[in-house]
Amino acid sequence: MTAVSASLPYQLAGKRVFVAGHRGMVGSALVRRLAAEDCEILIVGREQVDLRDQAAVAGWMADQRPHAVFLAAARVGGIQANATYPADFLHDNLAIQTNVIGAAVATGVEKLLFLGSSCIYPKFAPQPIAEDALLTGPLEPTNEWYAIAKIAGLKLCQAYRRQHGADFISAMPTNLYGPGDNFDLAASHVVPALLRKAHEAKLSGAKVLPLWGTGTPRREFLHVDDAADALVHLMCRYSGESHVNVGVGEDLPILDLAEMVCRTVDLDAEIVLDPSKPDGTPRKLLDISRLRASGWRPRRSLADGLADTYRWFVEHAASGQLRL
Ligand code: GFB
Repeated sequence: MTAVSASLPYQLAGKRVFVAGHRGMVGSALVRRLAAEDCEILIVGREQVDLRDQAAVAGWMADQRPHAVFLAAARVGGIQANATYPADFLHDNLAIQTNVIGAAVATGVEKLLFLGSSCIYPKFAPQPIAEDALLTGPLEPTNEWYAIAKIAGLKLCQAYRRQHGADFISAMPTNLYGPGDNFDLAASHVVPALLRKAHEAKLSGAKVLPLWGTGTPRREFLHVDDAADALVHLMCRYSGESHVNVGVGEDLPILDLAEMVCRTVDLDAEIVLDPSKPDGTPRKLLDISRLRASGWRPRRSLADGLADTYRWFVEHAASGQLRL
């Protein structure tokens, strides 16, 4: 496996950098992070170019000619949204990534980073999960549609690298959270769901916090601003066929997360389990030794990240700017 370099073989300075998915949580964090680089950031709204439309993507890319692309556009959601809309998760993600990656080859993009997800790994992969655990066992059924699309995306990058010499790489982040997250309870991931539920319980004086599943699955959480920093790090320092894991190297049971959320929101409540809801995969702690070896470290603790996300939620909920 190629190592992640400690030096800086690819420079963003002076480059036109397309952030696909700039309105999403990761895309908007990338735009914030790239402001510190001396580059021109290219973005395009869905109303102008639907990334599922091949001709529209090809035309826009041919016109804009980015040097580098962060492919952070995707249909994403929590455990319930994944299980409820399998066709949308598979189709839309295949379309978006195939169109953007194909147009990047056609227009001679120098470097592309494709963003995947830790759900690409087998449900019962040995922990922590190293990159080479890919395709060694069956997937977690609640998100296999999304996982299959993400596996196809990373394979497409590998295939263009082999056949056409394209410098396209893939990063597989663990569960992400932070400002810009989706707080719609039917579609969201666990962190925004619990922050919102705890906040609403506090406002209404309720003394319970409902928790889906058994509370025993373990998850690893990375703040989205740390994730964006790791993605820029990889864009500039990594060039290889294998995807690279991005995480913090620690996980915790969902029940412990719920207790941390109660402390963050300052809610005194009993956590009540709803075992009719799915647990999903029991554990997916990433082995991040490749990324660590290049000197990258996350900056935020989970406690600080939850506080930061909660502040963002309260401010945006008050001003009516949230997806709820
Ligand atoms: O974050 P989450 O929806 O996604 O759920 P996954 C994580 C865990 O939190 C599961 C539990 O065990 C849920 O049952 N949980 C407890 C809750 N209460 C809640 C709640 O109110 N809302 C939610 N959403 N969960 C996703 C995949 O899996 O992870 C995606 O479906 C993607 O494809 C993403 O890979 C990173 O970690 O289970």
